[in-house]
Amino acid sequence: MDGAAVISKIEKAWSDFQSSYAGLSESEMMMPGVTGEWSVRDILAHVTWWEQEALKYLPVLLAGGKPPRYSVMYGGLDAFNALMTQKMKDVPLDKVLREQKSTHARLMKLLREAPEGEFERETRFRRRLRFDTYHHYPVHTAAILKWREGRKT
Ligand code: NI
Repeated sequence: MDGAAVISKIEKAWSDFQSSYAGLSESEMMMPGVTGEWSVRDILAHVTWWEQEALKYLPVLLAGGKPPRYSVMYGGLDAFNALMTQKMKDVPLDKVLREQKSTHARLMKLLREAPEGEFERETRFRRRLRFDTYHHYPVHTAAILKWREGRKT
């Protein structure tokens, strides 16, 4: 795989993710219970905070450094997600959407500028990127689609 192939995988998964909530009204976006207590808005915020984490730590990996472990910093991924859920719970939908857009654009810019060698092998950079993008979005795409399907009946 080269950089262009990785970027195109991300773009495809991103567009599927966006399609999963397309056409929902603002109040539907705010309904709890899509995934656990989470609404679509909460899921969008969650996917964005993981892109923000990628933006924070991919440059560390590019510089040959080692990002700190979530287990050490927060007591694990679930604890970090819980902390962020709490932090983001009152952020209005339009702000979540704006942040989503700017974060994703910043991430794609970082990828377009990253050295080609990072994409050709299973580097720590590529692995981290995958976890926060095209292996992450589809989980939430599927959950939103399933929720929408269940509401039709
Ligand atoms: Ni997730």
